[in-house]
Amino acid sequence: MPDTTGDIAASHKIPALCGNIIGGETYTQGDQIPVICPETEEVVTHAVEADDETLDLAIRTAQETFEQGEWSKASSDHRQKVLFRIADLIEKHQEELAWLETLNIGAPIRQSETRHVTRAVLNFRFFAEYCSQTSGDAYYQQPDYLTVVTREPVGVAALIGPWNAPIALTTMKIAGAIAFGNSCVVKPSEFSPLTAFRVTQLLLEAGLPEGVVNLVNGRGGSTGAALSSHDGIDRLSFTGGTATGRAIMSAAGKNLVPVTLELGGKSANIIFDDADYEQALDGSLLGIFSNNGQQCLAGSRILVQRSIFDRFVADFVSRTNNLRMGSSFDRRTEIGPLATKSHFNRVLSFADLAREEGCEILTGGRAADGYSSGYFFEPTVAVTPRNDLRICQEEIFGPFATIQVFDTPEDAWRIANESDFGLVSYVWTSSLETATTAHKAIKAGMVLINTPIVRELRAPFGGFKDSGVGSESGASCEAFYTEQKTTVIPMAKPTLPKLGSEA
Ligand code: TXE
Repeated sequence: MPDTTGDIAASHKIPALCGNIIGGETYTQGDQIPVICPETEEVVTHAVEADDETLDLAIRTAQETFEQGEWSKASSDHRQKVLFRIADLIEKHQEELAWLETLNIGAPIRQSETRHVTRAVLNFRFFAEYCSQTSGDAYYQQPDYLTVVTREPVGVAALIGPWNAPIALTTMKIAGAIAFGNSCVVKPSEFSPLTAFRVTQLLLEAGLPEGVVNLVNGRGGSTGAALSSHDGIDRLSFTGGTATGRAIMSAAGKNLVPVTLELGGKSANIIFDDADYEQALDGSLLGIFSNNGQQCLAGSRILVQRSIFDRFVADFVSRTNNLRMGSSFDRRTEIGPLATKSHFNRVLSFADLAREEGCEILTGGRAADGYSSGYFFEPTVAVTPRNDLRICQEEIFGPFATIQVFDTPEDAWRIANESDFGLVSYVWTSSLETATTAHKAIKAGMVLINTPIVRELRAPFGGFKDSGVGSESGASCEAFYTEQKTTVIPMAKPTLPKLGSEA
């Protein structure tokens, strides 16, 4: 049994129950959903499912808080101060939050610390700075009129988070929504409620008024569906799978609620023979095996130019076999367990599919040996003969790389684009011409040249095609979480026709 109670764990506590936090109060009535540690398979606590009545209360509280105005009408200087305090408090609790995240989803602790929680801190700092820099527009082309355009917060944002990087992705939504004065109702995944619960407590401790952020727990098909179709919400932001995204958009569409959807990916990671070979190898391994492969932006379809194909595949497999798999609570661990049992079974089923489809599994493709508990899946590399196979088209969302050969740049662009997804793409080359062509040829929301993912919060992150609707960044969130209002003021008394004045 992996040891989850080492030095880090000793000083931290698992919440006895993750209740629903509404208007600053914690509600504990309702069905309890077990929260399972993917490493020990033990139930570590429970989350309380919000039924319709609790959800209504959360939405009503968010609406009333918004109308009351303590936050929605506060100066941006004040909001900035609170957002900075939140960031500082999350940073102070970095170790605890990283530990909770690892306990809940199995991400290696170093990644929880240096990527997930660090990103949560950055999200609040970024929006603290951004919200103080916003401005409106003025038009005065019509000589007698001044037209000003201002932005107002929209009201209540429903924020539905995923289980693969809960604290990093859900805090992006919270920070983006509240920075502009909105209230929100946050629903974490039923599989990963721990950090959202703790962060909501920290938001209150940092001085965010009660009722600005309300937390509801629950399963997707019940609480999630009820939240998406509720007529009390004004915006909906979701990160998760494409099928769920479709259902959510259609539910929200009935109330004309605008949505942003950050969905799945099957991103091409293209290695040309003129690339810096070691960098490309390191970057490709990071691209597919970080966060146990459970990331939408994984470079899961690796395309390698023919002249270096055999060498690259051999080196990639050898490095994959060397990955340090083990307890995610050990700082040296590079690969931990998958987040849930059902997801483990799903990833495993792709290994069978790969064999059926005639792919060669060079390593992995099965449950890892030597663990008495935990959803440990061996890091997997499969060489695939064609791109139209399901193994190359469906998002596996695990430590599972597919590798294909290509000849010319045109082949690479064609294969990269033969996908219903279009989230990101990675290109490794030393040719400026290839790099600039890639930037134009690849249909994806983000093209990374000679680097693994770098998330610049000022730039939009969002997918083309089935990878999403809308994007997240400072400007995108400002546009999404605010309404524009145009006000027209005559600068001199306008001469009006006098209707009805003539006999
Ligand atoms: O996530 P879901 P699932 C992909 C990945 C994964 C697949 C399925 O390929 O294997 O999606 O994952 C809530 N109305 N990604 O099914 O269902 C749910 O409670 C409202 C990509 O486990 O998308 C949770 O809070 N909400 C990804 C959230 O949706 C609903 C991250 C996400 O769960 C709902 C995760 C409904 N009808 C999975 N049904 C990424 N883009 O990073 C579920 N939910």
